[in-house]
Order: sequence, then structure tokens, then C-alpha cells
Amino acid sequence: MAEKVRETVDRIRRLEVQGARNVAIAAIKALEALAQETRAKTRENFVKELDEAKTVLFASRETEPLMRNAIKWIITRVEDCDERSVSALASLVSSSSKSFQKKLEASKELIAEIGAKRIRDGSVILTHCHSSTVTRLLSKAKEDGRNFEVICTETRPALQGRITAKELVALGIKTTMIVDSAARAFMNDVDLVIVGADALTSEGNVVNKIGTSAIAVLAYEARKPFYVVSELLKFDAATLCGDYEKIEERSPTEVWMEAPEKLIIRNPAFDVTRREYVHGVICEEGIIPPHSVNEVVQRKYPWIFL
Ligand code: RUB
Repeated sequence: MAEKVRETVDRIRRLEVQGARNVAIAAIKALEALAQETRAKTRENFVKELDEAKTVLFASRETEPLMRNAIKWIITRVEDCDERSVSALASLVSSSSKSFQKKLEASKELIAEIGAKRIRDGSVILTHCHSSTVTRLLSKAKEDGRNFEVICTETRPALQGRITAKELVALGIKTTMIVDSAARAFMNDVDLVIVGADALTSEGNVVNKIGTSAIAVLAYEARKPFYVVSELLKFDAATLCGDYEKIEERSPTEVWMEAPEKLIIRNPAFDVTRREYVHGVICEEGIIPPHSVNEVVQRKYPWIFL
């Protein structure tokens, strides 16, 4: 296995690379590195190496359909190509990875452009965890001359809210951090909630950082719009066939390093927000109701279902 793949898996597991988009990009860059360093002499061996890398990358974080879709797309292009030369196939991995990243970048910009229009002057936005897509949307709103402020949760237990806070402060956006359990106390001051997503399911539910669904319920109770910003490529086609999105459970030591023996600690990384709490999904096809995600994905990315 290429060193870069092993190293990427470790970095993803340790959350040194976090957020669905960054995880997917790191994973396909690792495939590119594997292709550049390969010692495989035959097409069959090269495809086997890619498959082994796929298995370990998939296992690095379970709740990441964007990473799975990206890797599948690249490997399928190799499998569908008649070329026998390993170096030609390696170049195909490189060019496919680069074109996938370009598409991701383009849809992020589109999502930012569409979503930024929902931010009115003087508004207060609450966000949870760290989503690179949400940060880009907020920075676009700022570029567009909108004056607004953000409340971000610290996001227990791994404190990704600090990444969000640092980025927003660096962008010159007025930002307030609260502990996760203060979300209700501040909900009345909020005009809208915007969060990212790790997975979109066939029923229109959204999987995102643990605590997201509680915030969605609070927003619903306070009648504040709750938006999810997400690439449609975060859709998990297996949910259409009845599978539930697996929720990654992380180490108890993230919650309490020196916990008493026999204490049971649960540490799910994500939770599911039901579609009835989601005002709209801001994606590269516009702002769509969560129940139509399945249909829009079928139209835009039919290969996801193969
Ligand atoms: C990150 C998280 C983010 C989504 C979307 O969780 O829940 O909201 O991944 O991020 P973790 P992006 O820190 O456990 O990876 O918009 O960057 O894809």
C-alpha cells in the first residue's frame, strides 16, 4: 500500500483532515499519489492496488458518501477504459482526480453564490461544527457587502467550532462562540441557521455533526429557517436500497480522557436530522426541498446509482 494512502487514512482518522469535502479531496489525492508511485507491472495488479486503497480509505470514516462517490467515480473510469498500459491508467487516475476536484470547487462556488443571497443585512446566523462550504458561503456574503454576524457552537467533543471561529474572525466577520448546550438560549437572537452535511439520504434526511438535529428541532420550535448546504454528491445511493447511513462512533477518550473505569461513554460523530426540520438544501442545483433531493440527484448524477 502506498505510504501516502496510509498517511492519509491516519490523518483522516485523527481529524487532522475534517469535514466531508476535505476528507474526499484528501482521499482522491492519495489515490493520485498511489498511481504516481505504483510499481504494478500489469493492469490487473494496478486495479487491485486501487481496490485495496479504496477499502482502507472507505473505512477511515464510515459516514462519508462524498469520499465514497469520488473514489468510485475514479476507479470506474479506470475499469471502463480498455488501456493495458499501467502508466496510461495512472495518468487517467490523476486526470480524473483533478477533474473531480475542479467540479467540487465549482459547485462550492455555486452553492456559496446561491446561499449568500439568503443572508440579509443585519442578520444573525447560527452554525454548528466546521463546514468549509458554510464558511465559503459566509465569506461570499461578506464579499457581496452584506453586514451580518455569526454565532458558532464550540462543537463537543473535538471542538471543530474553533476552526470555524478562527476562519470567520480572519474574514472580519463578527463572531460569537457559545457552548453547544447554549443553543436554545441564543435561538431567539438568530435569524437563520446554516449547517453543512456529511450525507444526504434517499428520504431527504441529512446526516451532519452530532448535535445538528437538536439544533434543527430548536430552530423549528423558534420558527427560524434551518438550511443545509451540501453538494448533491454527498447523496448515499445505498439508502435508496434500504441501507441506513452508518453513524461513525469515535473513541470515548475524546469525551473524557481519564474517565472512571466501567463508565460507559458513547461518542457518535454524527446524527440524523429529519427532513421536516430542514427549510431547504442549498446545493449546486439551487435551493431545493429535502424531499426532492433523491430525484434531483437521479437527474444530475445518474452514475451514483450504478
Ligand atoms: C464535519 C461536519 C461538517 C460536514 C460538512 O464533521 O459535520 O458539517 O462534514 O463539511 P467532522 P464540508 O469534523 O467530524 O469531519 O462542508 O466541509 O464538506
